[in-house]
Amino acid sequence: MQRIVVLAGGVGGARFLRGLRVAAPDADVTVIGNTGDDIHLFGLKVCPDLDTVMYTLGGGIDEAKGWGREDESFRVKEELAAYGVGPGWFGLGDRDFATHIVRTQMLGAGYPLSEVTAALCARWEPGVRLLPMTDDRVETHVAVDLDGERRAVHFQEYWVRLRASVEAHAVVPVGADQAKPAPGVLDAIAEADVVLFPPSNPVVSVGTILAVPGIREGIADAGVPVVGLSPLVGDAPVHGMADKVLAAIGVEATAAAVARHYGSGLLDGWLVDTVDAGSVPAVEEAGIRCRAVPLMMDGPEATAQMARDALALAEEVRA
Ligand code: FO1
Repeated sequence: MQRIVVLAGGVGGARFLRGLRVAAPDADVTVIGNTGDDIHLFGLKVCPDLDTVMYTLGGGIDEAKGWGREDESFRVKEELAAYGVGPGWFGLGDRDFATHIVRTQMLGAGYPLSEVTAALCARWEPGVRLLPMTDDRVETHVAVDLDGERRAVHFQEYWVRLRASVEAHAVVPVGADQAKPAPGVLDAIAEADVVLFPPSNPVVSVGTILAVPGIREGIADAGVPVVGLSPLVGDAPVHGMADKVLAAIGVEATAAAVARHYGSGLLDGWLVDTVDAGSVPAVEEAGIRCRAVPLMMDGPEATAQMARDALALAEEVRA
């Protein structure tokens, strides 16, 4: 059985994984999820990227938004607001609240996040093994200028409240340097036949996972094909605001620049969209095998084809 490891962020990663399950229904898929977006709100631990993967693959996602629960209501949030308790800018729905209550209760009882995630997945049966990148606390902070002052804000405040409308001067995965990969992460990488980087944000999603000591090294040393899909199509992010955080780390918002940022020491193959076919030679010059294929995840079949193309490129690299 083919063993595939995927480093996933939120919406883009989750949608890609749905396509991968169609493309490789018999594969043993381990997802290493970003937890740098996690936030404590109302005394609860919220893990947006883990939940987005879990709900998407488990059939509980709000398809239009790409995050949160389907058929959601916001009565708890309204009641909290009536008490003057915020933040009001983060949309936690009633059904979603239940997930955070269970998670926080289990964490309080002493279970590590990896075990809590497995327990939550027992309900959703995502069809993959979902592991947080670490059981330790990591929080991505973004340095911005607000009211004439340089401040570090939580990633969710930058992303959701500020809508990435102010310049990001730095992006820091606070705590990552001290974090240990969660149980099972390094073993899954060492035993993988292929490692995939879905079209997730290269800075705040895949980049944060790679910032946990041991994960980047484990992937580079695994000796198996590592193939990524560009989250940028025609120099713009398909979803989210990757261009804003790429600027913060001095990387141009193009498919080729993101491939070079990962580098040939890590990445063996890179898929760009057909509109970016002109960038294929530049990526190959950087020592990374590159193909241009449609990369818009508009529909299950298109997404499954992207996953097939990624696996085909992995085989080409292996040969
Ligand atoms: N994204 C938003 O744009 N607005 C929200 O109010 C919001 C709430 C939210 C609640 C739970 C959850 O799991 C995700 C949520 N997201 C929201 C998505 C999230 O902020 C980001 O898209 C990811 O963290 C980036 O991967």
